[in-house]
Amino acid sequence: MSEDGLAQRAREIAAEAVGAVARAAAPEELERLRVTYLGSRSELMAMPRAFRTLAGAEERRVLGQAFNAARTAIEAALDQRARELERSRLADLAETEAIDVTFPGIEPRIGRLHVLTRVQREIETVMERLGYHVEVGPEVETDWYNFEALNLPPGHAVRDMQDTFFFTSSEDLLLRTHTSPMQIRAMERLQPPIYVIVPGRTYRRDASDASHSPQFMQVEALAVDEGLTVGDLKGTVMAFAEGVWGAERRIRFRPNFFPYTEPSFEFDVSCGVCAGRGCRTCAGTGWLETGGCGMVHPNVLRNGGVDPERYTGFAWGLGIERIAMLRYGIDDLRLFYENDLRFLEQF
Ligand code: 2NM
Repeated sequence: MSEDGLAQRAREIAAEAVGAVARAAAPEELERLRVTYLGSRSELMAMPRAFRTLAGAEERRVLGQAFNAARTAIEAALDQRARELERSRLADLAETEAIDVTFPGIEPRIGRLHVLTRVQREIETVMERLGYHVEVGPEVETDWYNFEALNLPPGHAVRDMQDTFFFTSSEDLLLRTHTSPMQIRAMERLQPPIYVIVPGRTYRRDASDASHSPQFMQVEALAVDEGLTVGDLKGTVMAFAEGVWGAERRIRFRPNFFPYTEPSFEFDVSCGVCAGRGCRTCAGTGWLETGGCGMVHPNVLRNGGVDPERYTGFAWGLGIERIAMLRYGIDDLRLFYENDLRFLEQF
């Protein structure tokens, strides 16, 4: 090809390349065009070899200029198109991934402890301040720990098939009907002085209603030491009640019967709604039945491996649901176990 022909061809290639680059829609396409027009095997890059053989310096100069102009134009076009494509990519991103900082956030759901767990822990804390420590034990128990060791004779009401969940797989296994079996275990394992509090789930074959549930929660306290008397029992129940309900509330003890304590009492707390004057909550009596207590029966101490000649003990127990119901004005125990968040989120 002649000198003029080559220069002309370089200008044509540049024009064609610049057009193609301007139409390129993606960076990968630009890279392909760079190889096509400026790659080592491209027509343009082959030109210097062709015009090196041309005779005159003047011809080489003219051709060199045309070649350089073509190459510079293509490179400039590639750079410019690359910048345009990047700008439009960023503009698209700004559009599709825009964050509206004024948009309301998604509120995370914060978990909380169940209201019964909170009341349980509060009771534990009050008793821990009195020097008691928390013991927890199995919910599946044997007849010995749940009944026999607690001086509950065969034929006692709570031993009845009506009241107890027995396992069909074993005559000896049952779901504990109270947390007292753990107190026998504590006596077996520990040496007096023993000051323990046992919270936990308990089970009885009751139909659900506003004040019954087949699964409910108890907390019981046990003290075994030398020289403990009914005075210590009453003082402890009063200190406990003051810790949970405050000093304004009064306590009264009424004689009662439990097989595992002698003497036995029920204790009432003065009504917090009417300050003891009598209202609907306390059925006009001014008192709320709260729990049971007594001096641990010598047979029970013996069954726990404690010498009743040397040591005496007292115990008290109550239902956690009832405490929570009175505290929060809840009239139906089933609400604690239905897991309706509208109820549970109030606490
Ligand atoms: C109550 C009432 C009275 C009690 C007795 C014992 C044990 F194991 F020491 F004998 N634990 N809890 C007890 C006594 C529980 O709850 C209404």
